[in-house]
Amino acid sequence: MTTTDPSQTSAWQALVAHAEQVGPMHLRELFAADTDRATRLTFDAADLTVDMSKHRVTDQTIRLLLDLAAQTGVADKIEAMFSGEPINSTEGREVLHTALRAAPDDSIIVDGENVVPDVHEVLDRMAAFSERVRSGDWVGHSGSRIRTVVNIGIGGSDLGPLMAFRALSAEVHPNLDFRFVSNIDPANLLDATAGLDPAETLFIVASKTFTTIETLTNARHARDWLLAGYDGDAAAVAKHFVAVSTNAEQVEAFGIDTNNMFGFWDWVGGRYSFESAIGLSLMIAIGADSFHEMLSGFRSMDQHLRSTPFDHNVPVLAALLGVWYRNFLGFPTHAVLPYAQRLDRFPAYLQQLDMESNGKSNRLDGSRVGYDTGPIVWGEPGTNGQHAFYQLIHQGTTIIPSDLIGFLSADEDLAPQHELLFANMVAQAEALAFGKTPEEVAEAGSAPDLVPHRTFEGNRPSTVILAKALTPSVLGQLVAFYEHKVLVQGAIWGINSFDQWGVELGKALATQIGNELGSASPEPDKHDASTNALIEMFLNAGSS
Ligand code: G6Q
Repeated sequence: MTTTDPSQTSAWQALVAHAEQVGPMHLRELFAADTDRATRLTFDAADLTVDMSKHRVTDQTIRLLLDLAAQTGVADKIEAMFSGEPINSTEGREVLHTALRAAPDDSIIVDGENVVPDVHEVLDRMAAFSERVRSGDWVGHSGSRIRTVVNIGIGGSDLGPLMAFRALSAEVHPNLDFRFVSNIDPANLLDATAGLDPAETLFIVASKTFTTIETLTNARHARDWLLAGYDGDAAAVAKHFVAVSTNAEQVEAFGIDTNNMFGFWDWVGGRYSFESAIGLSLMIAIGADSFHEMLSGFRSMDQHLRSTPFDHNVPVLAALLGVWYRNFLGFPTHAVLPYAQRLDRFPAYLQQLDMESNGKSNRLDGSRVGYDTGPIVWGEPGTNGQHAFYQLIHQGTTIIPSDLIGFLSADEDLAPQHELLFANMVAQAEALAFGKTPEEVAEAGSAPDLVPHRTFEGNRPSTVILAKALTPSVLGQLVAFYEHKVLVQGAIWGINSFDQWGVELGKALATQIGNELGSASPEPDKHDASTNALIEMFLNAGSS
C-alpha cells in the first residue's frame, strides 16, 4: 500500500514557511486586526458551538491546512471508513463504528451483507434485557431483585462505558448501583464487591476477544465470590453473569450461557465500541431511550463530518489545528479541560481514543514517519485543574493548546453555582489568549520586582466547545467529534489509526514474567540486569 508522505506535499512545505511568519504573531494582534474574527471562526456542528477564534492562525493558515487535507486524501479516507473499506489494513478489517449508530433504515454492506439489521437486533435484545433488570423482572438465582451491576472489562471495554456512565449520572436508575472493575490489581474487584450481596449482584463480563487476561482473571474471581455466596451452586452463574463479546466459544468455555451473551463484530475497534453491546452496563443504567438518544447524537456528528464542507467541518478543522500545532509550531501536548465534573473520566477516555489510535511511528506502507504524529493528550475537569496544573499552562515554557468544554444551562437549583463554573471557563480562555502585559501589571500597582512574575505572556491557544446541557445526545456528539478528529489526523499523517500493536510486547513479556514468578524453580536471570534484579526482589519478598 502506498501512502502519501505529507511532509513531501506542497501544502506542507508552504506551511513550514508560513509558520515562520505566523508563529511569532500574538492573538492580541490577530483579534485587534480583525473585528469579525470571533464570528467567522465560530462554527456549529449538530448541537455544539465551537469557538476556534483563539487559535494562532490566520485565514491563510486555514487555507493551507485545507490544502494539506486535500493533498493527503482526507475526504477519500472519510468515505472509505463510512463505506466499509478495510482501512484497518494491518488487521485487514473494516472500521465501522459509525454503523453502530446507523438509523434502522440505513444500509451498510460488509462482505455483501447489510449489517444494520444485525446492529439493531442486538440493540433490541440489550433494550429488552436492560428493561428486565431495571424493572426487577430479571432476578438472581435465589429470586432477589438485582441491585448492583458490576461491569468487568478493560481498555475499550471499560473506559467508554465508565466515562459515559459518569457523564450521564443524572439519568441513572435510582435503585441500581453500578461498579466498574478493570485492573488486574485484586484490590479493584475487592473494593467493587465490598458490601455487596451476591444474590443481588449482576456481573457483565465485557470483552471483545474474551481472552484478555485481566478481564478473565477478574471474572473468574467474581464467579468464585458469587458461588461462595451460594454454597458453590454453579447454577447461580446463569442468573448473575452475562457476557458481551464477539467470541461465543470462549464465552461458553467460561461457563456463561450464550443466550445471555450480547454480540458485536470484528469491525468495531475496542476503543470505538461503547455504543455497541459493550455499553450494556450503560444502557441498564440510563435506559434504552436515553441510550438511543445518545446514538442519535453520534449519528448527527457522523452526518456533519460526512456532509459539511471542510472549511466549516468542525472535526476536520480541529484535526487541522492539531496538526498545525504538532508539526509546524512544535507543541507536543493537547489538554482537554471539561468544565463539568460529570466529564471527569472524559480526558482518560480520550487518552485512549487519541493516543492508542495515533501514537504511531510508521506510515501505512511501513515506512518510518519523519514528522511527529499523535500528541500527548491529558486533562482534568475545571475548575479543579485551575488549582493544580494551570500554572504551567499559563506561565510555563511549553505551549499547550487546550479544549475547554462547557455547558450553557444547568438544573435551576444549581444555577448560581453553575454561573461561577461558566465564568471560570470563559475567564481561562480569555487569560490564556490575551494574558496580561508588563505594562498592565505595573499599572495595576505591582511592585517593580514582581512585574515579571505577574506578567502573563498569553498567546496560549484554546478551543471553547459549548452545548446547552450535557444530555445523552450531546455526549454522543462530543465523542464522535473526537473520534473523527482522530481519523482525520491519522489520514493526514498516513498512519493506521485503528490498530494497536504497541501494546503487544508488554503483554507478552508480562505473561512470560508471570510464569517465571509462579514457577516452582524460578530462574531470575533471563532478562537484562535491571529486570532480573526487580524480579529477584519480588521473589525474595515472597519468600521472606
Ligand atoms: C482498544 C484496544 C483495547 C481493548 C482491551 C480489551 O481499542 O483494543 O483497549 O479494548 O484490550 O480487549 P477485550 O475487549 O478483547 O477484552
